[in-house]
Amino acid sequence: MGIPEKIKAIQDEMHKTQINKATEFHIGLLKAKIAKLKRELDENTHGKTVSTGGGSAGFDVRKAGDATVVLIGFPSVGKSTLLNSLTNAKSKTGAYSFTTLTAVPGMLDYNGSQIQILDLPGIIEGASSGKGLGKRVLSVARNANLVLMVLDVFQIHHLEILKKELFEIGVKVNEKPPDVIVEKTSTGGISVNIQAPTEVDENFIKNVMRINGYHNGRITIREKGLTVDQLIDVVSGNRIYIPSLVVVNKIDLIDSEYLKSVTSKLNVPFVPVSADTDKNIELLKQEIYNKLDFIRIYMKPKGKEADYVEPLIMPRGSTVYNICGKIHRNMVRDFKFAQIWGKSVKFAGQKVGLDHKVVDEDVLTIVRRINAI
Ligand SMILES: Nc1nc2c(ncn2[C@@H]2O[C@H](COP(=O)(O)OP(=O)(O)O)[C@@H](O)[C@H]2O)c(=O)[nH]1
Ligand SMILES: [Mg+2]
Repeated sequence: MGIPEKIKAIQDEMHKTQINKATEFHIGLLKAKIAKLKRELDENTHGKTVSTGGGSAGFDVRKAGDATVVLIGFPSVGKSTLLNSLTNAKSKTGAYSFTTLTAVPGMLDYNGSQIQILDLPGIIEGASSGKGLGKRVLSVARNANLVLMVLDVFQIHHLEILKKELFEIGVKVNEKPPDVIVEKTSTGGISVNIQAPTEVDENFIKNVMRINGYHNGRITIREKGLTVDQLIDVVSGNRIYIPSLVVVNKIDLIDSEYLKSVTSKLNVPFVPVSADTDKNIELLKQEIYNKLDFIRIYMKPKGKEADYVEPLIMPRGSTVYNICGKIHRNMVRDFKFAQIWGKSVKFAGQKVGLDHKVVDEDVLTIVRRINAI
């Protein structure tokens, strides 16, 4: 039996099983099996490229700047027009569907950060199962730091379809990953360490681990109220979590009454814009910047003044290790210690190691083993 047939057989079994307290874990295991088979199927069809977004599965775009943002939406909602108004790019726009056939990059300079924005071909319902260029578009989204879901003000029902298509290829928008740590060990079987109340029982957790190929391993659950689905997502490792913004375009065509009805129907925060007339484009830039949650780090060469003009831009939560990696590939190897002046330390000039977390506006000196910089 091939993988698609196996998936079908399990789905049939799930269909026949009544959902209640007694069958909850049985269904959970079937779900876990499907998750694993789907991952195998993706790896078979696309090699590793589906998860990396590179090669034949994605589009040939090089990541650049401090972060990458992708525009996801149906054809003709105004993605290309939006890219052109946010950046210096000139992406082809048109009144007919599928004007954009590849990924078109643009760069947005904002608050000292460089944000790469990618205009992509439109996706439609069924994109995740291969309709149009959908699968390639969605695999680029997997690698972004932020997804902009672009809607036409007259077609806001698209939002649910976009979310569903992203979900199908393993992207969850706006959710934080559950606080669960899965580690492989070489011996000792599977050990389960539950540190927060959850209804998922230990035996079930062990079974999900086994289905996913863990014969020895340790799982630590710190997420309160962890659900069966979340557990399967984490252990199967094929779900990623990306922040997103909903953008509603073409508001030049509506009045304030209509905007009110859009607000109540959508029932999620969104940024109303007009890419054509540049309305709220500055606001959108600010929202993108805020959502990316950058922090600024001022580098201070040893014994010299800090550079307050061109801070290093890093995602929040970065460590000294991450900064070393951004500066130079040998920096981690040569690292001796770092010194910090700022809110992340108790006193000015405190010495810290590679795993120290920096915060916004820290001043940082890195001292190398051989030559100090
Ligand atoms: N009225 C209005 N039309 C827009 C706006 N943005 C885009 N359009 C038009 O919508 C059509 C599709 O735009 P395009 O950017 O090519 O959409 P894409 O397929 O999502 O890239 C073009 O005719 C645009 O001129 C807008 O803010 N207001
Ligand atoms: Mg386009």
